[in-house]
Amino acid sequence: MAQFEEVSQKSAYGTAGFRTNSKQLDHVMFRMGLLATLRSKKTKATIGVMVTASHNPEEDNGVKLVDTMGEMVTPAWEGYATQLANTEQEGLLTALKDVIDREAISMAQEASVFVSKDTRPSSESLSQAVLDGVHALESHSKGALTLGFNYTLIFDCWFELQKLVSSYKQVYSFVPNRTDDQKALLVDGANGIGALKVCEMETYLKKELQLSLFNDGSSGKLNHLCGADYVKVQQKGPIGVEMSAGERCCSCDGDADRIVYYYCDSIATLISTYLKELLTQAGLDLQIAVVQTAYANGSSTRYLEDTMKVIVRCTETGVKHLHHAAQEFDIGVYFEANGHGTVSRKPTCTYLHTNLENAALLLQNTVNLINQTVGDAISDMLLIEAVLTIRGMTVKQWDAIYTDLPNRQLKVKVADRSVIGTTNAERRTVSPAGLQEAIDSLVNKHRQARSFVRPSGTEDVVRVYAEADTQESADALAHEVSLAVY
Ligand code: NG1
Ligand code: ZN
Repeated sequence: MAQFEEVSQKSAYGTAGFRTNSKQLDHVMFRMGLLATLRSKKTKATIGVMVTASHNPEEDNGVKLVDTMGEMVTPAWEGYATQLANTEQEGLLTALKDVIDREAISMAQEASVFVSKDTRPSSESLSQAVLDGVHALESHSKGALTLGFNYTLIFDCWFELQKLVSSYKQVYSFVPNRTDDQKALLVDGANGIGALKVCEMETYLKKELQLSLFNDGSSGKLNHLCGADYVKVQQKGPIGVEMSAGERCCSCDGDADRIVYYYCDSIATLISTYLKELLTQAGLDLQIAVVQTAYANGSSTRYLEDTMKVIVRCTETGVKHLHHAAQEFDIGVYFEANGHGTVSRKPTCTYLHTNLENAALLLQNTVNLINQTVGDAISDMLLIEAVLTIRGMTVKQWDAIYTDLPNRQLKVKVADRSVIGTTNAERRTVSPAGLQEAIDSLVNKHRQARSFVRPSGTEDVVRVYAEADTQESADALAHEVSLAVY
């Protein structure tokens, strides 16, 4: 057992599945193919396997399993994933049998697995390894197999794109006189899959939205000096994009499930405020909540709770946590500070479809713009454009809704990041002893300050976050806390 724990630190199913340098992932992919097949047999439904490392450098790759409703798999199955990924080759069969027994899986059951990949060069062979895993298991069992292969992530299908386009046109028809300035949007495609989708959509929306695409994948490297993470963490514009004052610009990440608008990241605030107003106008008594993580700027939390009187919940990092918390409300708006997120709606809210008065009609069309499965940068972009259009707002006015507290994020390399244990939605540490006390006393030296540390679930680093009343103070606090971690 002790030996297994030691091994399991090597690859753990983290915030968004396994993620590391692509050269180390071949066997992990094969095993995720095996596990997805088992999960499909167990649920009697289609299971997705996504080969991507999102905003990480192009050299990295990763894999995550997507459960029957588009959500991440349960903690128990994440545990099986970690176990399979770390088992020595000789023990693989036993490990598989263990899952089959524990979950009482009938191997005669048909399996259906869909594999998707992003545009990274390594994704080609790694997704093939997933398929090999699926085939390996199926050729040894009696079950029939349906296997789909999706060449792109997110709304690959033409129909889905058309649905978004037509909902956007409907919303737009409420405010037809948008000026050219208001229609112009600069899009940084991060040289990834989002670029391909924006290219496709551009032609259908010429009248309503003038999209200028940068980092379209024709020459640059994925996520290199561009993309949502670069813009958010470095607080710089992406390479190749020349922004003039007042222009709206947004960046996808490598797999286009995340979007950042500059110079404002209060996406959840904008959307929840707008939806709340529409609900009031339509006379609908639905509970709306915003789900954030510890990385949400303290000002946005205060604004939502105190001014907008919206329910705010805080969860651990990663959309899988936010998504589940959001589903507890009629309408749950969830965005991580880095742009991952969407809006979920309880299936019981069907009367949104029957009341066709003006506000409700608008609400219905707005809701149709939302991709309720986990994260879709292109649908988020159209949703934000719709809200700005309807409210006649510029990015400057959006930015002025509230003022972010200056903040700083740092990464610290340590020998073993797993020694840091956290609690309270990762806002406090429980181990190693004394660390939280040290952070508390550093925070007390700054004004309006907040700071926390947590081990990353996608990189071999500890993340440090700090905010305070001035940038100098936030920078100093982040630095001091880094030293306490080190
Ligand atoms: P980790 O590495 O666990 O902090 C990062 C992001 C998450 C999420 C995941 C998955 C930050 C601070 N963390 O997780 O929000 O996007 O990657 O892609 O941005
Ligand atoms: Zn992503």
